[in-house]
Amino acid sequence: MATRRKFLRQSLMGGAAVFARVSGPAAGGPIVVSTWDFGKSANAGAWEVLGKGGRALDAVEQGVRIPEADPSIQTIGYGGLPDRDGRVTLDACIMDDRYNCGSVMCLEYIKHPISVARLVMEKTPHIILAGDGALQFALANGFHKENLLTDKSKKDYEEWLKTSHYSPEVNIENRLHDPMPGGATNHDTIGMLAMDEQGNLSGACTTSGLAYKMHGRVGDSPVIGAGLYVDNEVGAATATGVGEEVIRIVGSHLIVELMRQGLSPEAACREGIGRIIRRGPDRAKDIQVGFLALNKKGEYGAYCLQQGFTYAVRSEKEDRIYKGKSIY
Ligand code: SD4
Repeated sequence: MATRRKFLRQSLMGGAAVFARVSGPAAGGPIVVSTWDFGKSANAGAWEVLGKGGRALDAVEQGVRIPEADPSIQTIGYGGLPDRDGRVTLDACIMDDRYNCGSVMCLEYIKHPISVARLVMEKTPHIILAGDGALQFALANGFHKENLLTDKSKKDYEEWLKTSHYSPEVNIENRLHDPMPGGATNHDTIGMLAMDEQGNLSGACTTSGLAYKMHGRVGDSPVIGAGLYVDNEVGAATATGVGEEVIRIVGSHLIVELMRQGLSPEAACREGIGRIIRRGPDRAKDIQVGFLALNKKGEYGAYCLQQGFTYAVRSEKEDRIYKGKSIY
């Protein structure tokens, strides 16, 4: 018994030593990266926290709330395009530097699903709340019910109803000049990864999912390991694009594990995209998936299937948008 206790004590101390080693101050200062062009204004929101020495977790929540509240972004939060029944259903998740995570799926009427996901993480013994349960929880915690379907998204939906043509294949950025009926594009989730001054990582991911999806459909974005994963020992990754393909390979977790084996963020994302192609070459041809990753050294990288994926970076050194390299 005494030996077992000693072993346990030593193991715990060993664990603490490992943790101490991985959580030193960020060598290159804080950094935040996020998907797509609108990531730039989201990064600015996150930077208000990071620049003052705040926690990465607070930064990612504050950052992604910006596109969630922007009605001109029809793929996230308020103003998001509805499902095929005309309902705006939102997916979001958040993960901190201590393997705590929270997620909401198919949440209606709440403008900031990311903040509900954070409360699921902090106030419940669970990780995921879905549908009515997620809404009930949000209302019980002071969130207000709002109509999220803007006039523009309603108009686009009504236009779409004329054909009801649904094909995730149009989710492909280099066909943006040939958008869906109603002039809308059916993609663009925000995934955001941040490292704070302490060298700790967190991430957030939020979306209205694929436009005109079946009611109840949930994509990769709120699925921990698929749309987002954070391992404070190694790095973090997030995804955008056709969620079904990301879930199939548990994309973000895969990328973090590849970085653990020594791959750079870009090489890890490239391998993730390669795996999507190998698992379904026919499916991969006509869709978009983009991965974005950040490691503990503050290095970042991305890769996507088709041209057109962009990501935004903000640090003490830069504030800009990059084009992701693509396989096709
Ligand atoms: C989903 N991954 O619901 C999301 C949509 C998206 O770029 O990111 N589109 O499958």
